[in-house]
Amino acid sequence: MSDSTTKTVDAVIVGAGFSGMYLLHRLREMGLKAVVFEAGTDVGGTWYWNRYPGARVDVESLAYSYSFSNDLEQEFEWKERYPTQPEILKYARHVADRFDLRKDIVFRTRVTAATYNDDSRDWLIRTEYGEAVTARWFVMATGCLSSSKMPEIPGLAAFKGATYHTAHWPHEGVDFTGQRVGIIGTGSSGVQSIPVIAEQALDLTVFQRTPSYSLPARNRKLRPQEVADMKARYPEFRQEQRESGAGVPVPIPTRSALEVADAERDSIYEQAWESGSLVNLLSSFTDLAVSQDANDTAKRWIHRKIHEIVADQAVADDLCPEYPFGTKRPCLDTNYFETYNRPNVHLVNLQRTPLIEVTEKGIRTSEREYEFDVIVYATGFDAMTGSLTNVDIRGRDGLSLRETWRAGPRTYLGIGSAGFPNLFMITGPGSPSVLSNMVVSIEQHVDFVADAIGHLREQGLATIEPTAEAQDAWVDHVNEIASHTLYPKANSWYMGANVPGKPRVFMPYAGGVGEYRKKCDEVAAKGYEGFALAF
Ligand code: N01
Repeated sequence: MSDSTTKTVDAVIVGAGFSGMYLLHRLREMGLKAVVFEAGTDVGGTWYWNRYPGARVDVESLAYSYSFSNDLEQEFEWKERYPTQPEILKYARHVADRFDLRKDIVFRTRVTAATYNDDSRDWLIRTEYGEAVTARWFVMATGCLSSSKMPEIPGLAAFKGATYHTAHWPHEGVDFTGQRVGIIGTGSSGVQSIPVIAEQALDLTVFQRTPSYSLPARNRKLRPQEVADMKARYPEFRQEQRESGAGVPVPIPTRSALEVADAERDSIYEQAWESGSLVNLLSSFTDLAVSQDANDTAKRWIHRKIHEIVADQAVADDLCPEYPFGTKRPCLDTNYFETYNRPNVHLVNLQRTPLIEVTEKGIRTSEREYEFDVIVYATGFDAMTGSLTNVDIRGRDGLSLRETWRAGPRTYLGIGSAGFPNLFMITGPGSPSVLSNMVVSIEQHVDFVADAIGHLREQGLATIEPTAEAQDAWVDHVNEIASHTLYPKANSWYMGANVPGKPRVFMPYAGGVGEYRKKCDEVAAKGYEGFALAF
């Protein structure tokens, strides 16, 4: 129930990352009063929190940026091909300043609950401080990878040294000089931070449960001419991004990996490897994502590369992944495999000697105890659903989102969920999201949501909510597409496999951003087909 002290706005947005910032801008332009709640002290979302050493994006800067403002595109000067976390945060801050966003963002404030009122057709949103706001529109712009997780091992609190999680890195940084460091986790955050920590630490021990496929980034400073060229053709490039498979334009492959001679196939993989682009490698052939035999060619080729780079062949063996290439998120690195040639770096294969516990002095595996001054947890996130179900969201008749999704997330287009009128998710489960350049997918969702709200207001309508039939059909479609791929073969966070007890469901939409956009455009053109709209 709201009371007289409850503030009322048109829209409450949770999160001031790339999604929340752009949505705030769009809604304000439409004349709506919107407020953003953000747990951090500044904008940036992912790029505010993940400040670990070596953090970079693995999409090129000129493509990993907003397209909604031509002036913004033209004025911001990216420095590197793959920008560092501080550079991306600088960009986010620039956007906040340029569009005067901060005045409508409440920082240091976590939203804890949101309840829909069927009579007033409003949401009542509560924060950790008990503050309450009512809003017609409630948007979770909370990101896909923002609910971090620690490993499920005993003794986490026992360790007497310092501990850090890559997703909650101290703003002042960490000096590893002279320190004995243990790191758990070899996903993208581990792969990026391990080479940098290794350069500083006295000794670094990497605890690896599952190895990652990783490609050298070949990062470099941007050349003035390539920046000028891109700025001259941005409208065309943005269109290509929107129509592409992953929000990164690449030539569409035409041949199976199995129909070319070994030497030619190797040379295509070599070119992709040299290009420093994950999308190039993933789209070398038509069938890497769908055929085990085709995928095995990439797997064997990458294994060979790892064996060429890593001097100790037993260590190289341990660094070679067995699951199909691309079915867990591959990484982009700078000197990752090379780092294992350093005398101060040691790899512990947890498949051979599992973690037993964290102790006062360090980490114990089934083989021995390792002593450390610092433990770094690069152990990832409760991906895609964690940040949505962490908030106690109650829809029609008190329906709990957390309970409704107990067997796996159910959405229509990854934007809304039946039973939750006027709740929108930006890049929610069931949308391309994490399988794409996030900024492209974020802009598309924000535009869809803002346009839908505009449509409802024009028509004098009060609510929008997916129909159960449209949602069921969409969930079936998402599952159907995933079932034709190799994705379900890996124990990935895409499948929820990294969180004990989480249902094993492939969460993102694997049909590509271009196809997905077409579907969303059709839905909007048909008066938001599949959504029930009401006065
Ligand atoms: O997290 P992860 P992340 N015992 O889940 C291990 C994006 N990102 O933060 O694979 C032992 O990938 C876990 O092992 P396993 C990107 O989308 C992008 O690295 O579950 N080990 C794994 O090795 C990425 O995919 C960028 O067997 C345990 C690691 O911890 C996503 O964020 C940079 C364990 C977690 O890896 C997440 O990346 C960074 C346990 N109990 C992140 N629990 C770029 O743009 C977990 N692990 C480049």
